[in-house]
Amino acid sequence: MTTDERAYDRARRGQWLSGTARAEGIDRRDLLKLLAAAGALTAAGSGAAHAAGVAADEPDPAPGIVKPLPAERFTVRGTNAETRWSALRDTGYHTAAELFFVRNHTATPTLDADDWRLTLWGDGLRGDTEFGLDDLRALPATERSAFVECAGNGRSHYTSQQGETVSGTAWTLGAIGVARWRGVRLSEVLRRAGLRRDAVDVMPRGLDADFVSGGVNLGRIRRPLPLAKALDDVLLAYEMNGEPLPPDHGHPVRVLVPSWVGIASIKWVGDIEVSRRPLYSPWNTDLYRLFGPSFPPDGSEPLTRQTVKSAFELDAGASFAAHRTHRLTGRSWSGGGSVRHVEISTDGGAGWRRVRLHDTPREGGWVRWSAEWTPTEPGPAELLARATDSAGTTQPERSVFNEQGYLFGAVVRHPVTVTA
Ligand SMILES: Nc1nc2c(c(=O)[nH]1)N[C@H]1C(S)=C(S)[C@@H](COP(=O)(O)O)O[C@H]1N2
Ligand SMILES: [Mo]
Repeated sequence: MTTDERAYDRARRGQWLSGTARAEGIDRRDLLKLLAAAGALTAAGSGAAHAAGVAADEPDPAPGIVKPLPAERFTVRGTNAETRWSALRDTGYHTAAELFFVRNHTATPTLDADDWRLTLWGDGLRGDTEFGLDDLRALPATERSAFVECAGNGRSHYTSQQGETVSGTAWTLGAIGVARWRGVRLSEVLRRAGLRRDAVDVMPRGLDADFVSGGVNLGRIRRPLPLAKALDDVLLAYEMNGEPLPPDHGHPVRVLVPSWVGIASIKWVGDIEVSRRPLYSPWNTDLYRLFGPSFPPDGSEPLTRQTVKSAFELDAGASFAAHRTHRLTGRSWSGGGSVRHVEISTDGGAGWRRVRLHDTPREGGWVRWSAEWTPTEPGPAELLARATDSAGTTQPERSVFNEQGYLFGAVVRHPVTVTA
């Protein structure tokens, strides 16, 4: 985290505590009650269903997702689709669009690239400006690999490993993908739009429908970004893995905020407010902060970077024949820097050994790894993987509980069966 980011968070926290950060008139506790009443408390139930192998066989398409969601690739969770880690085995570094998880608050909109306009407005600019897709394509292009990962990725493990009840989509570890994004730097567009020196926040907003939850209309999906991040490495992306963005991932243009929680990477962006004062929306006040006994009564600072995580490219409950040598594969990543090393345990956490990394670790990406395993004892077993990143952070045994189950970073105990 840069010093700028920290100073910014402190300043904004002051605002939050002084009461200016209420999400447009909706009290946080009322909102949380409404979300719970609307049935958002789902992690416990679906976690159990997944462990029993029920969710994985679900043939239902997710309402509002355009691309096919075959059961061998995706687990559908409400309006969202989680990538199955077994489907990533033997695929390349980048996640194909057909395999990339989808997190939709409502539904994928059908937008025509020819009619699409991006409006930049607000008192942080010298005037309003509009860009069409051709205008953006005419500006210098940048390409980079980066993950998009939901802040709630791994959420169901708060329940399955720690016995804690949390609200939100009951993801296992498949709410992440890494793609090669091409687009124009947001900093370039802001400068051309006449950025004022005293601007502090930018707030991109999606063109998908208003998000209504528990009878409360929270408006269109929007989340402020500090200018320090906006001017650093944020892209307005129009290509994913060398193709125009597919409908479910933001066609024609999405924001791409490397290393940060997925909600920052607004899809189907239609306008960006640029402001001389800190901006607020439900997505940086009531949502995407940490609430619970370990946090201040009004929550943590707004979430920014992701935690360190590791996953095996296996389904829960996968079988391995005893006395044979198997190649275990997986991936690790961190929002706090590049992955330094990864260890696995095949005896429930008693012994650990380092695995072989197959990619040069890069910030904002993941690293593929493999190790051999020759099990001897038939019966249930647990596979564990833990990564350490360049900031020196190692995945812990437990994650700190928070009501909405964000930022699960603990070592996941992956259940498998050894057969005779
Ligand atoms: N407009 C819009 N942008 C959005 C969302 C959304 O529902 N609408 N979901 C966000 C969340 S919570 C995540 S995790 C990522 C998911 O990106 P993906 O669906 O391309 O994987 O998009 C973010 N951007
Ligand atoms: Mo998300």
